[in-house]
Amino acid sequence: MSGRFITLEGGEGAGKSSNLEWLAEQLRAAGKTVLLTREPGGTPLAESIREVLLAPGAETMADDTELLLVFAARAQHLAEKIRPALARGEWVLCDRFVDATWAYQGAGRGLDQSAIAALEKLVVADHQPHMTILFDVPVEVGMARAGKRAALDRIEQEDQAFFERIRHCYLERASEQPERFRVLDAAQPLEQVRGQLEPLIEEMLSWP
Ligand code: Z5A
Repeated sequence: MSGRFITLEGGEGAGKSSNLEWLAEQLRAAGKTVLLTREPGGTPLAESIREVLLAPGAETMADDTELLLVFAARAQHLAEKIRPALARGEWVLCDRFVDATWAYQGAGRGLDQSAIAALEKLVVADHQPHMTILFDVPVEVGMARAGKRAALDRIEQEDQAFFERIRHCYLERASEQPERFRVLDAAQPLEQVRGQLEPLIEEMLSWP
């Protein structure tokens, strides 16, 4: 792939969405063609899968169903949007990607890691991000921010222990893969979070 693939990750209310457009503007100002997208979703079909995944329904969704739907949406997203954009040489900024599956379905739900690894190999293959920015925030801070929303989706309704496992998993992955992850203190005010993003933008712009 000749483009660049950057993902934003974090728990609930970490501030990914609040910084995505701003980050894109900085890169566009530097002359990059930027595609903003998100997971689950990013294409009409994948967005339909997102609705199924997040809607609180009468029927309890089995954990394996959740895992397969997440990867089904990702397969579509990669085929229709991410891979073509990277092949055109664009910069793809994606709100969540496969690290979210390790965190939510792996650590949160406690699903078998070998199943996630097999699906990752099948669906993602070598399309791993060039950089993953982890917006790290204490769970209670993120939940308080997210709790201000009118209604919580199916996954947001989980308890604090679920989100603590997710945070721990993200931080563990970041320490295991320091070449790819950059960790921000996302509990700081927005302006200071953007201040932490500035050196990362410089780093991206220095890529050959
Ligand atoms: N999911 C999964 O289970 N498996 C997967 O593989 C994938 C996803 C890819 C949808 O993701 C759900 O899908 C998600 C994981 C699951 N689970 N849930 N629930 P999403 O990214 O669309 O939804 P989200 O993570 O719930 O988004 P979020 O809670 O909105 O987080 P955010 O985008 O990081 O936060 P935000 O919208 O930018 O900010 C939240 C609020 O905080 C908002 O009012 C802001 O104004 C405020 N905010 C933001 N930054 C600050 C600072 N610095 N100070 C004060 N207030 C702030």
